[in-house]
Amino acid sequence: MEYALLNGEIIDRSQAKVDVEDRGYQFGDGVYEVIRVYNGKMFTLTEHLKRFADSAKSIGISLPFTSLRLAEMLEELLLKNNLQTGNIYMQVTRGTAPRNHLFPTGNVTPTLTAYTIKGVRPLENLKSGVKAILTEDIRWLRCDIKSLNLLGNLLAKQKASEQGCFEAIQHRGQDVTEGSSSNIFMVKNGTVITHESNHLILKGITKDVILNVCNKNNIPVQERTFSLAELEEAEEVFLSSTTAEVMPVIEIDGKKIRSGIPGPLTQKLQDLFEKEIEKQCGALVDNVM
Ligand code: DCS
Repeated sequence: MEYALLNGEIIDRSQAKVDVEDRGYQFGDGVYEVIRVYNGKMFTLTEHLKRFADSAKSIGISLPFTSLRLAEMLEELLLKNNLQTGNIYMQVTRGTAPRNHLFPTGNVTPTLTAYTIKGVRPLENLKSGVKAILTEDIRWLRCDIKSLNLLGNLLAKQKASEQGCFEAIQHRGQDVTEGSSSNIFMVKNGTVITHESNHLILKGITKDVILNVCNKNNIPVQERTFSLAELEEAEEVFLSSTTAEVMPVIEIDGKKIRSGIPGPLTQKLQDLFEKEIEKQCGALVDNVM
């Protein structure tokens, strides 16, 4: 049997149901996290729990559990579902109340759910790199909140997929922001450059791990806005996310990045990133679910 977490209880996943008037369902009124699991262990769990609490707080949802209690429940869920390699998806909504744009008053408790998804590491793509398209960033101006409202992201990702690409790199006018479900990095004169963490992008946890390993290994980094013109001239391009890790981009809008193979600095960062995973989750030997 598969299990899911619903409001503090781990139950049969097929019984984990929410009401048609749940505000997450009706308004996308909630926030979420995706946590990677390697060797049955959650990677950067503390950081994900903190971002979850911060996102919830920023829209005025108070989490019904402490981070410590949530960590315990996720651990139990992992064990029950016997997940080795995959993801935990967790979300909280403002709860169930008669449909009204205004926040419900009174005793409405948030709906918190989590479940597990088996999934191996994308080793092929990590090795060969992926293609991307460029698309205007049409999302709202609080992309720092990991909100359930993902329509802008979905439209961008779908467009990429329809063009045989893995990701859509979004830009606001001439300024590159981030992928539809990833952060974007470019290398210029040996310096790793990525958008500063502000309201226009999600502060990726993978991004932070990468910036930390750069600092520890004397790889120069800049967190700043860069333009489409700079991206076009980039020596290397990669994207980062919980599921995609450090993913080389080898082609954008049909144009190859330099020789069209993953760059050396990207590969070095992949190695350093794997070491960070191994520190927390143990050796990455078998890619089993
Ligand atoms: N930017 C956006 C818009 C994202 O959706 C994500 C991750 C990131 C950046 C990278 O953040 P992390 O490094 O913290 O993962 N999106 C998650 C998702 O929806 N699926 O997988 C990861």
